Amino acid sequence: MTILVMGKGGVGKSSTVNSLIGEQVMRISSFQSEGLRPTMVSRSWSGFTLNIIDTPGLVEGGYINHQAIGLIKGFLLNKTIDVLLYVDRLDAYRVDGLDKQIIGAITDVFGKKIWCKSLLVLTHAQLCPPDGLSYDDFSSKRSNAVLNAISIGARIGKNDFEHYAIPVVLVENSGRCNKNGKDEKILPNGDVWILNLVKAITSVATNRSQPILVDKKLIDGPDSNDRGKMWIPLILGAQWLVVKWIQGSIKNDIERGNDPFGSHKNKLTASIKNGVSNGNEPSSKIKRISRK
Ligand SMILES: Nc1nc2c(ncn2[C@@H]2O[C@H](COP(=O)(O)OP(=O)(O)OP(=O)(O)O)[C@@H](O)[C@H]2O)c(=O)[nH]1
Ligand SMILES: [Mg+2]
Repeated sequence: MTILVMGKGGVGKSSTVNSLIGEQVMRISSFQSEGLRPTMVSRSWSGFTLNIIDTPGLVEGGYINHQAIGLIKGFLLNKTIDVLLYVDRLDAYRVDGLDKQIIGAITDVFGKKIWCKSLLVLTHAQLCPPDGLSYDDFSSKRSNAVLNAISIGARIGKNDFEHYAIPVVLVENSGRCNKNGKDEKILPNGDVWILNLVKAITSVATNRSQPILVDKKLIDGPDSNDRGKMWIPLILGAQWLVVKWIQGSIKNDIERGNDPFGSHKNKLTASIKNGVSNGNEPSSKIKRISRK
């Protein structure tokens, strides 16, 4: 099974991979990370292999990182994605245009169907909600805001979006996360989040939608070729009309006894003659300048 992890820079993608694997396999940085390349970690247990692909932040410094997207595409070629973890933070209060752009960029690479194989992971989930909201109210408001951004960014209509049924999992990667009596990390509402995450991954991986095979056709965008082909008959038709129109007007001119090329030639000769008689010929200008 292959899990792809994507999201903005610094939201906790690599930390979530480490939490899932239970080891510090990925480098964590509190500051902007420099690597642009995706990293894959694999673990096998009795014939079952889990691959997790961590990617660099798709938005850095307020812009979509197209170079990173290009490298991710190349890395994923001929791989099959069973689950996409789209990661953001729970403790953020706004979604903005960039969130929608990054979701649009993911949709452009894999197609809308990637969202059938996705789950939304919201990190930094050990928080005290503002404005006297309960923890569950706050987290559902934030989850709905990000899900709404996914629906808009992926250009999926509200009614259709319900069929995508993207699960939301709250995650707290910090070592300071509270624990229950069994030494399991828990959220403020008492949920053992790692269990929720594993369950959600399993349900998405085994849902009815097909995993996403990242082949050359998907990466090159088959639609763009097809769209191009659509215009060919129209362009050929327009060319044929223009040629017919030119042939028609030449024929008319000849029938009227006019030489279409001769008339241009005559006008040109006349204007040259006029220019000379006005004293505007090039040589006279040169003479006047050199005398100054
Ligand atoms: N409190 C808290 N801190 C977190 C959590 N997840 C990540 N962090 C911290 O946030 C910072 C960034 O975490 P990373 O896991 O490196 O984030 P990233 O998305 O992989 O970042 P890039 O690879 O740079 O895009 C680090 O200082 C982490 O320790 C979380 O759930 N809770
Ligand atoms: Mg990272």
